[in-house]
Amino acid sequence: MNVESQSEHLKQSKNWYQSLPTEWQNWLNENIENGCDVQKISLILQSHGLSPRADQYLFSDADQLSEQLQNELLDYSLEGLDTDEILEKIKQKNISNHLIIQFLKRVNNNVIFKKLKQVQQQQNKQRWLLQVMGQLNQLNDHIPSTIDCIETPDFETFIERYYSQMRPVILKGGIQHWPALHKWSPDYFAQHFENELVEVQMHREQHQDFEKKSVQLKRIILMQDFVAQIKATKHSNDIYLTANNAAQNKQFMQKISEDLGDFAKAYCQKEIKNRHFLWFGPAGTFTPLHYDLTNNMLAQIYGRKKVTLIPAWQMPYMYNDHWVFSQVSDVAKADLADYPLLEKVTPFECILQPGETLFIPIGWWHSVESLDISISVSFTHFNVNNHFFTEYPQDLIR
Ligand SMILES: O=C(O)CCC(=O)C(=O)O
Repeated sequence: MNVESQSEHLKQSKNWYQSLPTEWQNWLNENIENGCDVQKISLILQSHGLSPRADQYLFSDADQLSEQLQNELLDYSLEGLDTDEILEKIKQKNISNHLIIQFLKRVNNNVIFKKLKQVQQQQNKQRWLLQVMGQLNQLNDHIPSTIDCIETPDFETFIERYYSQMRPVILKGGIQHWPALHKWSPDYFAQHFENELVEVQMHREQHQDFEKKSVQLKRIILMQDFVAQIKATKHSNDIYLTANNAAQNKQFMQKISEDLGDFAKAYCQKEIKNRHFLWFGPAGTFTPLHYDLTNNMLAQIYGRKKVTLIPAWQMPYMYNDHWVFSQVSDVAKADLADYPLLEKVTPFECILQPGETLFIPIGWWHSVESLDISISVSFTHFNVNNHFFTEYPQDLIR
């Protein structure tokens, strides 16, 4: 049967069902739900003059349901709704209850679906715990509703108050001694590294999922041309040198790392000091919502950046899809009709000024927008355990 005749068939069955007196509709549903033999049901209906479409209704097959509807039914079932609740949810659709019940019975007896349901229930329990943690966290008056912005404390205080508590903070003064803060600018890079070939991300505006496509968008360009493009651009996300380009730009990064130093005193492991990442681009670059698999410092050298942060424990509302990304790239622009769970998230916004460093705790969702031409450096090598990445499910890594 082709799709049109299938839907005509479904419609006729539904019309027949709706033409029945309510007490017969209830009788029919009850018997179908109780698993009574459809042949017998058909005979009883006929003996009461309630055919001729009874058989068409009773012997339709749930395979005729559209894939979209099947997925919707599976989602409801995984959410834990029972048959009556599911029937109520889809009562507006022109589908006979019999088919829905038949479909749900079939999937509930399927061994793969049973396993899936077990896994889902496990996940629902963990989600519940995350929700409770988030609600309890909001009761704590000592946790401010904005991101703290403080003079960089000693490392122990930072660990006690922020790192170990997964609390973001803006730290002032930690990079005051970096020559980069006083030297770096677009002109400085153009003059001192004019003939350096660097890898950047390009044509980002042509691709909605530019971050997920970062490998395809890599291009090599002369530093002087890159800077010229940045300076000629008023506001654009099209071109950006990011951490994704770090491997290719290793030699360049080594050259400029002499302008960097430790963060404050005793924050970093000295032996891996060169593992910094550079972010350089025009006003308007946008890094979509994601979370990192390490604790991360984002040090602002030149220009300003707006960062939106969402607590890690709000993961269940974040529409996480591919790897560490969300279906939503910017929470401020998302349509709540499409993503209703976002109503529950509590974003924190901050503007990072040159000389300030934002501590982004592991798992915290963040998106970053450059408000000016911007140069930032990020790093992850703290003087304390930050190797949680190794325990991340390896099959989930790109
Ligand atoms: O500065 C940016 O554009 C993004 C920084 C970021 O997301 C990160 O360091 O994880």
